Amino acid sequence: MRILLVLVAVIGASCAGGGSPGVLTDKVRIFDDPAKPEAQWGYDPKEIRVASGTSVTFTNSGMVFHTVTSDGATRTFDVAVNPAESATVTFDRAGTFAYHCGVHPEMTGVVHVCNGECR
Ligand SMILES: [Cu+2]
Repeated sequence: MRILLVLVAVIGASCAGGGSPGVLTDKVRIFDDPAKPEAQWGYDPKEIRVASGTSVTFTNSGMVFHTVTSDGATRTFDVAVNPAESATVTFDRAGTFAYHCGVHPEMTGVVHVCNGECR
């Protein structure tokens, strides 16, 4: 489990450096499909960018419980989202924040927080 989480963090970091700043939105849909492998579940858009101070809304459109949990030891954020419910996370600090689902570690996403408005 611990090794898997570390790998997820590394993959997230490499994507962030590719010059792909993500979709400009403050809404992320969490999706799953119990008929498909968990590797095909996730967050849509998978990678977003927001201005600092933005509250991002994560809505669970799936069938099962998920979390939005920041990667790494500090756990900057960790929210639970039941099916048909939403949770918000406010991003005050500029930077790149990779996250995953605490229940299904193959579900990953990234929030890029711009220093002020995104350009
Ligand atoms: Cu999950």
